[in-house]
Amino acid sequence: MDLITIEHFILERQQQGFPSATGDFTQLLYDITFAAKIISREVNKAGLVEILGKTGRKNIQGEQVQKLDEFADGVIQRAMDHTGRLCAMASEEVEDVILIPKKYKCGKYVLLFDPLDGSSNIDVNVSVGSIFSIHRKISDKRRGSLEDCLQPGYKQIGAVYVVYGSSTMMVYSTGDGVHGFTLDPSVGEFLLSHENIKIPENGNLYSVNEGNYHYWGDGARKFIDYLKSKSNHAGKPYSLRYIGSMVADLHRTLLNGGIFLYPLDYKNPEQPSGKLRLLYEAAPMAFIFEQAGGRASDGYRNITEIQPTELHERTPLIIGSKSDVDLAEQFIQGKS
Ligand code: AHM
Ligand code: MG
Repeated sequence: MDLITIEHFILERQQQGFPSATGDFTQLLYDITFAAKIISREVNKAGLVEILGKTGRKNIQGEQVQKLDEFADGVIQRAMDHTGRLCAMASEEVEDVILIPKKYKCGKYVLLFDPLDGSSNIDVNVSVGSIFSIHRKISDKRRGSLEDCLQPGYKQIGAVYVVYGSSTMMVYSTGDGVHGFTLDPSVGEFLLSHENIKIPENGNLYSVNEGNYHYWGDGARKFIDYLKSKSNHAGKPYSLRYIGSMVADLHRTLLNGGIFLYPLDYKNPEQPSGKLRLLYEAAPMAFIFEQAGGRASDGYRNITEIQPTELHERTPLIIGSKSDVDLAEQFIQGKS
């Protein structure tokens, strides 16, 4: 097998597809790769922080130890803000749009990200991930604005996730298939390991927080009951896998097929909602799954078609193999 670095792969793909491009987008993808390597390094030594820190939240140099999700957020912002490629950013960790400081050049892209998804899992050594969504600037404001961030998922020009698991993997799509790279930490390079990923047409795994069963609507409950029954379309019950870290659950779903759900729930009956965030969790994952031949829905419409109205809005998410998501929609809409 050839040894192909992510830098080489991205550059070659961009040159083939967009020979007259300025290279800014390619550079932006490298910048994400760079931030991911730093976050990966910190995640890998997460368990050592307390040992090395000795005094509570202080590290060996006596500096305050930051929570890893805040650290990841800071790394991404600092790797991006001065590059001249972005006009704005939005992060799960930050309430408002992050504008590029005046001292730096403003670029033509927008980056929305969840710096460390599933971070509550770090304390128990379970995989976590980062998610990135890239849009073009659309507003005529010189330095970018909320309008640039509130774009539907189908307008993304790129989406990336990184899973910090037993190894660190980066998976991305720029609308030309889905490609996966594994980090070789000894040389600090992401190497091509999964070219042109296609999700299986259907699967035999479902992934959901079933503890919320009684908070769901009838359709979601009936769908899960159906998947578990011996007389479903597969003729045997689906198996359950739930890590509770979306990037890791979706990485498995992408490679093995099946379905992941975080459905609408009625925990707050006055305001039923999904948990996951549209702009930097659901939409980039939906973009990648569609590119791999899968689907993502909120139960009624494709996630990538939803017009966002708020930066941190939540959505129900049903994502995975196409036929499994089609079937879930039938149940949720009361047609099965
Ligand atoms: P976070 O953004 O606060 O980390 O929450 C998102 C995480 C996802 O990774 C995961 O799919 C979900 O929350 C798990 O939620 P629950 O614990 O309700 O099953
Ligand atoms: Mg998150």
